[in-house]
Amino acid sequence: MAAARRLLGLALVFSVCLTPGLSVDRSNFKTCEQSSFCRRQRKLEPGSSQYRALLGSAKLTADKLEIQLINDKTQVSLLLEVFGLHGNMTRIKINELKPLKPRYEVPDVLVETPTPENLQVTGQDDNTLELFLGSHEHKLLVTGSPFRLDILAGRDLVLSVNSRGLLYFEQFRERKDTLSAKVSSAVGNMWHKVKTLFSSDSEKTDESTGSDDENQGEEEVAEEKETKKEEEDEPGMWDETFKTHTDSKPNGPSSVGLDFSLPGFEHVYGIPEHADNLRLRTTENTDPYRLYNLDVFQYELYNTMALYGSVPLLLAHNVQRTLGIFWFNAAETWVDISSNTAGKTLLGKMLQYMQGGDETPQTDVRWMSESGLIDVFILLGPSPGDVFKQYASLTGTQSLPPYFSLGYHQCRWNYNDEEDVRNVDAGFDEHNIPYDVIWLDIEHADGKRYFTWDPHKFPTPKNMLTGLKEKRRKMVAIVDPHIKIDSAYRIHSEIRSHNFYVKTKDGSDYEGWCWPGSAAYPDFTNPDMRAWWSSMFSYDQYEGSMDNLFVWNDMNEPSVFNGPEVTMHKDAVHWGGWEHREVHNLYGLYVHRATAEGLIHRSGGKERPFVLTRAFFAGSQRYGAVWTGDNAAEWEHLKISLPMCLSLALVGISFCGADVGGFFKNPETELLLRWYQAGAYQPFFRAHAHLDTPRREPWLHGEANTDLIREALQQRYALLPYWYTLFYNAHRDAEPVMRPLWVEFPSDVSSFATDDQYLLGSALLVHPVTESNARGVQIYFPGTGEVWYDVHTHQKYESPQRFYQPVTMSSIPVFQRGGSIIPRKDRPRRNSDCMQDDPFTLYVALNLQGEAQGELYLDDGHSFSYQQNEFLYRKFSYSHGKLTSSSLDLNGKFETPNWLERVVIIGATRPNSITLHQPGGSEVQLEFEYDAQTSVITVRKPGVNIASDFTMFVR
Ligand code: NBV
Repeated sequence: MAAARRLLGLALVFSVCLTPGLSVDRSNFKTCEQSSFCRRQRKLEPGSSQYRALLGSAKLTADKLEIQLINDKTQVSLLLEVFGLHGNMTRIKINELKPLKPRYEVPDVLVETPTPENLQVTGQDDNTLELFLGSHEHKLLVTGSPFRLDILAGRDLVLSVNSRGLLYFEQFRERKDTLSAKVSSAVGNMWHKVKTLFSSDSEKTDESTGSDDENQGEEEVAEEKETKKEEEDEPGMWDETFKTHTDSKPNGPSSVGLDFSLPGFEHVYGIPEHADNLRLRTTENTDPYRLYNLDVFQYELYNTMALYGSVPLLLAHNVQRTLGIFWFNAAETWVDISSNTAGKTLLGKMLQYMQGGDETPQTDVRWMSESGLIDVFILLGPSPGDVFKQYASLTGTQSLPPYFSLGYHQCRWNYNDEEDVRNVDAGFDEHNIPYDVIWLDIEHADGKRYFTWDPHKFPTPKNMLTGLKEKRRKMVAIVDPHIKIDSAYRIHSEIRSHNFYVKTKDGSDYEGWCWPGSAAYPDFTNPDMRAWWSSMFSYDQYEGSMDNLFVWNDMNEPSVFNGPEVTMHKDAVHWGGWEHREVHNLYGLYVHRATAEGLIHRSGGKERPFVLTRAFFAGSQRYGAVWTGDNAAEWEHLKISLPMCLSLALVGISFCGADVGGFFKNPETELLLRWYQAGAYQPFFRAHAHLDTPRREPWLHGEANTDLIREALQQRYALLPYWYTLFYNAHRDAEPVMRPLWVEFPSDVSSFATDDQYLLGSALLVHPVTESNARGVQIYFPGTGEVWYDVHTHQKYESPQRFYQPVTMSSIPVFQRGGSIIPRKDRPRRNSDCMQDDPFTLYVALNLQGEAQGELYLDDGHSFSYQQNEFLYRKFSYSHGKLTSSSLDLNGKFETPNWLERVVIIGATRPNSITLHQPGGSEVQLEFEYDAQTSVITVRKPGVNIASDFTMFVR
């Protein structure tokens, strides 16, 4: 009976689930044409800007330049602020000069107020103002009429703003036809008075002590304002209907938009999340890329539709430089990309060049957001690493994951009961397959009441968790943000009694339909709500939980089955009176944050959390891992997992993975195997499957295939020390773990669009097999004067080179870069924790100069004590037959029993002797073997503790 009810419920909720074949129902989601602000903005075509900068109004203070802008058509005045920021960045803000009410400014995403740098005016004429931006590397030119900004590096024009005249700003205005207009105008006036009263001294001084020129500017503005004209109303401005939903738009139209031109750039990346290639496409003949966190059922590939998460950071790269545009706005956003070289073949471009066409290649980017401010950070690089650091200085770096979370995760919707969990867990041991974490999906909770356990299926969660703990394994349980409306459910009644739910426009609790049936949505934008939510993860609150239980946040776009576009109504109201429209793309980040903080809190601040999220925004990297949602068991989905995670890595979110095997549908065995092999080399490594799919644990596919899966998993586990070191570098220095080739080889033009292979750190080149029936893969070895070694055969390849590598079902094409040293733990165990005390092997791959370098980061793997210097950060370097181990950070102190059991030197000539020398000790002779065929020396048992300094002489 209960099962029948469930089925009926599912059918009602997601009748679309039942349609055969996998393709998104596009009619559920808006096109740009159907999103009224996108339609309005796109109607404005490139041309001369309607805006003029009143240069006479310019005010230069220590850290910013302020200038008034005026729209010559509507006479509306805006205020432009330009900040020079420390570290080669600049911030451009445009707001209404005198808005009727405040516009939303994204809170909680920036890690700190960016450090300003002095701006300095260096020249001026009637129509131009010239300044140095902070350090004297970059100049800013402000052109008065038509208004535009140009940033120059030396004599090179790097970026222009509004050069295509697409600055768009819908000022708050009064609704013409209703009484509320008068009320809102009265409120507006009052707000201005209050603002003037409370404005800071510096603001007041600015207003009262302008120079003659400035006063003149103000007069000019005042005069022009009198003739201010209202823009004509258009359908969709004051309310907007999509399917059966009407957005009441109490504030009317308030969208903003701006264009950026990037001369010299043909390659742009970023702005995830889209199921598309790494290199962004031009959108002249399609919809713009959309950034609006949505639960897109059965998403399709290679298009610009929105998905679960949004990071409004775009990167541009060419041989000379990399730069970033961070559009700091959390409302629905569309991004148009155009290029003057799009569609031209290389030959076409060459012909144009030879015929004297001097058109510089250029990419143009246009951002359009439904509300908020224009607030944009320009990250001026110039190297890819500089851009990553600049962005991280604003939004933080990837949190350092607990070590276990880099192991393999076994998930499905659902492991049915405690016995099922026990059996699956035992299956791994029986088949000698390593794994770290088993996951429970929504069916584990009592009627989808998160923080509870189904009393029949999971009556003794602590016993279950203890069983896992004895094997040094963990569990992850799902906690979604939709809360069942049920007065007997404590979580619901407490949220209601605290008045923590999101409200409708009429002030009642916002209710929607989701997995538990009728559900309400905690307002995670409210800090008190977040603190309360965090406290729910304490062991005494979350009954049945233990310290080896971690969390998964799904459906946090938020997903509302009966809402517009399967999400929350835009006119729902959040803390502080802000509409959902303003905060939409932030909701998922806040859920993730409150959950991660809850796990930290339950341990008294000692333990690092692990939380997986589906929805995300800029800054989500600080709270844990992200996955690419509900993919399908199709080869193309396996393929797209690479660019999807690479795009996330470029915007700071390194801890990314895709459901191994594919969520929907049933993978053929070959696809499943290839997916394990690819997943073993992606940062977050979890197999997952839909409720309706047949079971697919690794040992269910015949012995030979089980062996292949085991082999892929063992490769993953052996490399965990390297993965962990890469994550430390991501955490410390904002280096992406998984990186596109161009990040390491910024002048290798032929790699700029590559996304079927990538680098892990700087040392491993991975080209997974993603085609069915593959006989081989086409590998590109990037760079010049580099060598690469096949990690399995040690075969050497020089770059640049394209090479066809034949493959068998056991092949995972991975190459170690000559010049690198990689630490590994080669003894197979049943999970990462069991490997804790195991010895290391160093893989030293020599470059053409016979040199190599590498790092190892080590700590307790789970706590925050690394922040109290309890860690080891070692450097290994090999040069002229001498391998040395030294500390990379003398502050780090960590005792470990780990020792060095082997050193493998690849690309070496036969030595006569190998000796080891430690400070204060004598030289010890070491045993070794040399394989002349592969040019590999294997040094046996150096035996030194990994924490100690040593020198090994290979003579
Ligand atoms: O909680 C059930 C699933 C989950 O397994 C999946 O990973 C999520 O992305 N969830 C979506 C809801 C239903 C999907 C049809």
